Amino acid sequence: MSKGISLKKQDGSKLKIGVVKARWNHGIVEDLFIGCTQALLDSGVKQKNIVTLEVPGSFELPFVAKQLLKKKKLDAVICLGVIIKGGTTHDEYLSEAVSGAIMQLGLETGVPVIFGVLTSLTEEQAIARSTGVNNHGYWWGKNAVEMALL
Ligand code: DLZ
Repeated sequence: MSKGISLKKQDGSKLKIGVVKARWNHGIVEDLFIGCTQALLDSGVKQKNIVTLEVPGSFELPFVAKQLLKKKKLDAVICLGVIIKGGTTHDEYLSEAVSGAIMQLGLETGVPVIFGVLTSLTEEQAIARSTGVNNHGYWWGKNAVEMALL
């Protein structure tokens, strides 16, 4: 599962990884989550060392990722969400706020926080990026392990 990205083979067996997922566009986020978890397991991360939490929408991802980092000793956190362009500008506000906050959280804490949020123009685009060989969730799982080991 790695179209368009070169993924490293890494040993994540000693890592503890947080995954925070949004409930908006639930089915698509779930596919990203399945890909992400598979990548973590493929990299040797133990199931018991994958800490998962759910939030209402992508806007809440950075807040809960921060709480998780405060309470658990994690090596990386992955934020999963899907923001789809609608008839208003909500997607622009959400995408900008969430991407900025996720970047800031990583820089502040020194713990890698992975931007696992699809910002798609249509639902079809989001589905194409969350399934099969193009499942970005898989890449993000691999990215988390790589960053945690750097
Ligand atoms: C309100 C909203 C809208 C319109 N669209 C999305 C979306 O496409 N993806 C997503 O993850 N969340 C969306 N939300 C919910 C917000 O992220 C947030 O949960 C609420 O505004 C409450 O803060």
